[in-house]
Amino acid sequence: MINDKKVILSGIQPSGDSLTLGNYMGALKNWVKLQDEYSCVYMIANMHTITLRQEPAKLRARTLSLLAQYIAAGLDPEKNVFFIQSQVSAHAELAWILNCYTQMGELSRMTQFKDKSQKHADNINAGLFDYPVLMAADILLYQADMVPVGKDQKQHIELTRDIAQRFNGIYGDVFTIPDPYIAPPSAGSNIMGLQDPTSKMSKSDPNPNGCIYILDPPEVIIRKIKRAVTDSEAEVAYREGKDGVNNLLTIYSVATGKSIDEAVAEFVGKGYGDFKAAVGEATAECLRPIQEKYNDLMKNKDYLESVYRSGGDTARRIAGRTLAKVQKKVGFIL
Ligand code: ATP
Ligand code: LTN
Repeated sequence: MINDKKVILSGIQPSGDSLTLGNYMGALKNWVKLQDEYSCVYMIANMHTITLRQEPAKLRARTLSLLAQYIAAGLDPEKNVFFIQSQVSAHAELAWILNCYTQMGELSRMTQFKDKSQKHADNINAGLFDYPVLMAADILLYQADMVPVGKDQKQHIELTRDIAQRFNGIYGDVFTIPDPYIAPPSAGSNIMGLQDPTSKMSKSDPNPNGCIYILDPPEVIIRKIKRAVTDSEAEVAYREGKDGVNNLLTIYSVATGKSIDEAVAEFVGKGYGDFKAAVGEATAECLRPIQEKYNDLMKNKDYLESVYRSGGDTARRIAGRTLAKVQKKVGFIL
């Protein structure tokens, strides 16, 4: 509890030039809904990002840009704590301790590790393998009750719970056991690629037409949706086997706030051309205010710096308390 409210922690990696529509609909948009009811702490997970090789200047620029995207998407710096993971050294320190309470076998079962080590076979470093333990430290340091993420992160949160329960089993009630908070797929927790609607939309998709970036200009968004893969049935309906159309209906529904049924009703008797044009327009319209706010924020770097500096101070204070408790429990002299 912080100020009598339950605690939420989440984070996104500054690993691309901009967030995708998947990141926005699956994660960020839901965070905005939670900011009044919970004490929310959101980090920029830059320590996770260096598990794949990064250009330092780009990583720096993307970190600040991601903070601006958080705020532009509707998260209020007065209501939420924002910080950059590397500002708080307790993350690395707790991760080391938790490493000693995590089994190699548990880490080798993680789907994201298997995927990423296949995609980056030339750089399967220990950090990539250990990534979920750092993520557990991120969550447990803030005694988070809930972690809002997209569906792909569920396995990491289950591991966090296992590590926390194991630690509490030995030392008493040290950590709050966090619950994942994952919206249903129809609400956008699993937005699929536009060119391959059977795999998730991802920042690192090599095909730029597969992915909508939230900072893409309107004409680019409209064009990418026009080219999205559908099927040969020419019927706008939401059912199994229509992955491409289901995905576009989900995007339309989240972008407009209409239910899937309402969306389907709107396109009865219409062809895919009209349907895609409407989805493109609605998506561009939904992202327009975010882009405007983002452009304004990026003109004021001093303001962005003041946000993460003050967030970093708060985060260090909360995380420091948990770390000190853990260090005492395991027998470290400080
Ligand atoms: P990368 O391609 O670099 O692995 P990513 O696009 O998968 O990145 P992350 O930074 O790993 O994005 O994820 C940030 C948040 O967005 C997480 O909560 C994740 O679950 C969510 N998310 C990512 N992709 C999608 C998607 N296609 N649909 C819904 N949520 C998503
Ligand atoms: N692993 C996440 C990013 C992330 C995170 C976290 C999410 C790092 N630490 C703590 C929630 C809580 C990802 O790649 N999407």
